[in-house]
Amino acid sequence: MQNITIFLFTLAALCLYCESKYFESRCDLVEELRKQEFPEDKMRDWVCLIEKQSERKTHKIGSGKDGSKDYGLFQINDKYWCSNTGIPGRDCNVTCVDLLSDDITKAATCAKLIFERHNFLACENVGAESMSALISDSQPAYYKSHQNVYPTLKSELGNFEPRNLKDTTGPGEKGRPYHMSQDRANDVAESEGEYGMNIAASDDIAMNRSIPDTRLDECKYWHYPEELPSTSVIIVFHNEGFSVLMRTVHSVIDRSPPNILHEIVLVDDFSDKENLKSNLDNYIKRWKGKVRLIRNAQREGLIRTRSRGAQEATGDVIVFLDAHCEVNLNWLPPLLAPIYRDYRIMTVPVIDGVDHRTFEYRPVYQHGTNYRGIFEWGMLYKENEVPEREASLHKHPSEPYKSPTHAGGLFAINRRYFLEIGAYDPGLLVWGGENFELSFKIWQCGGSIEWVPCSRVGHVYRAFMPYSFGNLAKNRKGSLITINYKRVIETWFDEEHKEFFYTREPMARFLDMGDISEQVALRDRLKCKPFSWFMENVAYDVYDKFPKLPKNIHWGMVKNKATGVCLDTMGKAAPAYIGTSTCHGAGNSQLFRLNEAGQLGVGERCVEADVNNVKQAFCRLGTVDGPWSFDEGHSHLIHRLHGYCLTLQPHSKQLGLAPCDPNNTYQQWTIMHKKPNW
Ligand SMILES: [Mn+2]
Repeated sequence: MQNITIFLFTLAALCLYCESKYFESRCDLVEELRKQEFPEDKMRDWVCLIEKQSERKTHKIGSGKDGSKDYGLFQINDKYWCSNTGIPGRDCNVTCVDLLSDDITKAATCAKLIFERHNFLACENVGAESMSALISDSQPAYYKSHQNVYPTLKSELGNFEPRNLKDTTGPGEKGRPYHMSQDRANDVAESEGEYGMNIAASDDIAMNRSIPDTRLDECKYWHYPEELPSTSVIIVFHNEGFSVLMRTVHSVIDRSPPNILHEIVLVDDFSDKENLKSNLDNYIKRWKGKVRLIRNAQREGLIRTRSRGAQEATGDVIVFLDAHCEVNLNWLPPLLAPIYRDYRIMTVPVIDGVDHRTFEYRPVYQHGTNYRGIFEWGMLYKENEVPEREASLHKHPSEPYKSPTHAGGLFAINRRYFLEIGAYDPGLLVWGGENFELSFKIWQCGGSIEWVPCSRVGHVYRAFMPYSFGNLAKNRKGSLITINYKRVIETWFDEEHKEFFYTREPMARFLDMGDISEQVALRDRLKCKPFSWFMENVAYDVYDKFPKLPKNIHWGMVKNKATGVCLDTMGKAAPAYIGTSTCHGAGNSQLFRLNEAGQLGVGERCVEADVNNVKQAFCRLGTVDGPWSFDEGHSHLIHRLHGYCLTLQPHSKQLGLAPCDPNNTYQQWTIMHKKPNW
């Protein structure tokens, strides 16, 4: 903090276009200030005055004397605005010192004086220098806020819309499926095995191929603020197919405004594929430094690598993309506009699908329907059509809307804000749950998440995860992802909701989640709201699909007395028959739960039965009950609707229902669990 004096603003120079008199020196200003006393209510006048001006003012990037590129009026807290510094002779030069000190009245007084005398509306530029050193409160002034600056829908084509799109032909052009000839079946099989996607097809498709515009037509007519924040696109990869990775980069370069796209940061999480080494270094030289490549010295996992990318980036906003994406037309301005308005908004593009075999580009969602991200109590990511309570807030279906969470891979956020809220919990391992951690943190600690229908990004959904976690998974007992979920819910949930998680994932109680004291301290420091607030005000539609869970009466392996085998999902995709196999006690496919309301579940599936078979199907949305009860005296699992018992057929070894017989050991079951030896 330099030069803290009793006055709080210093006028250093004035703007060229401002007409009124200015102070010749700092002393004049001090004198002027000392003569005046402004009561509290006058401060409010000043605030109103500035807010009104900020609405009408076009904010332009100005270069501060310190070389910074901040701009505009800053909102310091709910009441106060400030602006400072710029190029003498052109910009309005005002220096804020400390609006949060006891001398706040004087600060307001000073600001009022300055703004009155220098008629901000007439200034070409309103410059400002970073005030990180000057403001120490949790409402820092270095964030540029442009309250009430919304995009506008007009009849003419939007200001960032591409003009003159060229017509191209070739494999995969216009996003059409590319079918390779039969004689290359070996190449296809090989690359699908190695990458989880058909890299041989990708190699034949142009890096800058055309793709269909999947947006609502309305999207073309939105006009966005011209001075959107500079943006770093961060792409983390590990052994990605070269052409798929580079097509991601090409699409970003080709479809982003060059003056807004500050850089692309590629972060290599310790790949070992040969063509991602010097070959990649050489390829990106064509972009003359706009595409930077940094490499981890050891495998860090997606989560830590993303946080590293955020630290190394130098744009105001960071956008995370997976390494197998193609951004669509005019994808970036709609993502940035909400952040420009309020730095605490994180934005999420709508994802289109790119087929992992043919690279066909096609929408995932039905045209014109908006979805948002929610979750079930086992922390599986789910989506739900935007509920009326949110949809009714918007005039146009193409407007951004609020969402409780997001899928994880693709989003935009103010960089400084992301780092300030702790980026990702560094205790999260590799992959999974980080989307929830960030979402809960943002919402509960004063920010929000918006999905942006006019920003579309194609994403290749792989057939499978083509690489292992290597050493990252070493020395960890139990499911890595469930450990992550446990960290997240133990930090952000309240007691009631934690119980839902442990009901749905009973083994998670035994997992060692490590130390979360720093996460809890962060939550307290940021004065975050309770999870119940989030559920009532943001994620209210979760309960419609995934109601509060009744307690488990029994959970664990379901073991047959006659044969000693256990019920098992057999790793099949639902709906499917349930089978039996040797009891292993490790949970997962053999972990069944019977709750107080009669639901017999395994994972997110429910057990359904008739006389001839026993099936697993996704539990009906919005229900948590079922037809099952357990008769401990007879060890019977009874289907109450039929009044029959779960039976293993002695000859066929198939499961079914049969009239209950107390002497039939093929109808006798124990439901039990052991504490795992983790
Ligand atoms: Mn992906």
